[in-house]
Amino acid sequence: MSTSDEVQKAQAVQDTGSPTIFDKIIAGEIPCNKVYEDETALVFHDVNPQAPVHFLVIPKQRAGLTQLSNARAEQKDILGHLLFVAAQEGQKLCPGGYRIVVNDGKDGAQSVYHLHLHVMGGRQMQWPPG
Ligand code: TR5
Repeated sequence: MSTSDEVQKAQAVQDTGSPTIFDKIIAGEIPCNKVYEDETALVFHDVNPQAPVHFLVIPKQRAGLTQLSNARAEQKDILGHLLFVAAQEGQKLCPGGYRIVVNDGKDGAQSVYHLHLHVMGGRQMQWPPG
């Protein structure tokens, strides 16, 4: 089975703890196609969509949340909030259903080390994923 370019690129990225491109989006230094924003979360369309609808839900304060597996017990409320926002916006943009994905670490093909939920829909999603 061949490994896609996207996965190969992701495998080369390491969690350095440094600011990522998402910090620049949050700061407004790089534009995004915004879907929703509140005090805790920012939601914007993915620049390289894998489905007709593909947006990302991210925490505005990364606070060590480089990846899901770094989440601390005191961050459960933030995680719940992000999932709730993903569901709210998913229902609006993908009324027929949607898929939420979190890529975690190298084997998960994570490429940006600032926690993000992918929400994808607008077509029949297939299973199993690759
Ligand atoms: O591979 P993981 O799960 O880490 O997902 C990172 C996602 O960020 C990918 O789906 C990328 O397409 C997406 N991405 C990367 C950039 C970017 C973006 N989405 C919106 N806007 C973006 N800008 C401006 N720059 C990126 N480098």
